[in-house]
Amino acid sequence: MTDLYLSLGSNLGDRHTLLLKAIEALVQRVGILVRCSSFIETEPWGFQSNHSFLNAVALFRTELSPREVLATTQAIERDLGRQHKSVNGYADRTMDIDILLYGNEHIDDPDLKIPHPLMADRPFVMKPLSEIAPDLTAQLLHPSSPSLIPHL
Ligand code: PH2
Ligand code: MG
Ligand code: MG
Repeated sequence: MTDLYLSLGSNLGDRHTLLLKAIEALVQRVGILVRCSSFIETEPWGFQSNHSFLNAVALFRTELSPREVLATTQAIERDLGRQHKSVNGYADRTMDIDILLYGNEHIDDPDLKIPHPLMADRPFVMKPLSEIAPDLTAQLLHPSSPSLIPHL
């Protein structure tokens, strides 16, 4: 079983229900839900939109490989009405599920990067993450301090 941190976000439709449905589907298809942050209201980051987000971060334990997690989270996004993958910049979406961390693994493939390269820059990730993993968040924000986590 591997610790898997996921970021969830929605800024279209019934955002609260969509987040609950995403978490329910992740429990069905990805693994055991260990912790989930509160759902926080956030302003669009990195693009202009009139639709604000509801964001959350959740910790799961999974038997799936990172690639299996990616395929499954993308299928759940589609099931929850995600129209298309953002290619040129960010766009409004019913559901976005991003892999933040998968155990100690580092992956640098074109379509899959773990740890998520932008996570420490994103308040909509770091704020909910700090609720469920404060030591991890401190380490990500202050990488020069002695590491509590061997791989970071
Ligand atoms: N996701 C993005 C880009 N910008 N801003 C907020 N507030 N929340 C998000 O989930 C989000 C974003 C890319 O996936
Ligand atoms: Mg995203
Ligand atoms: Mg995404």
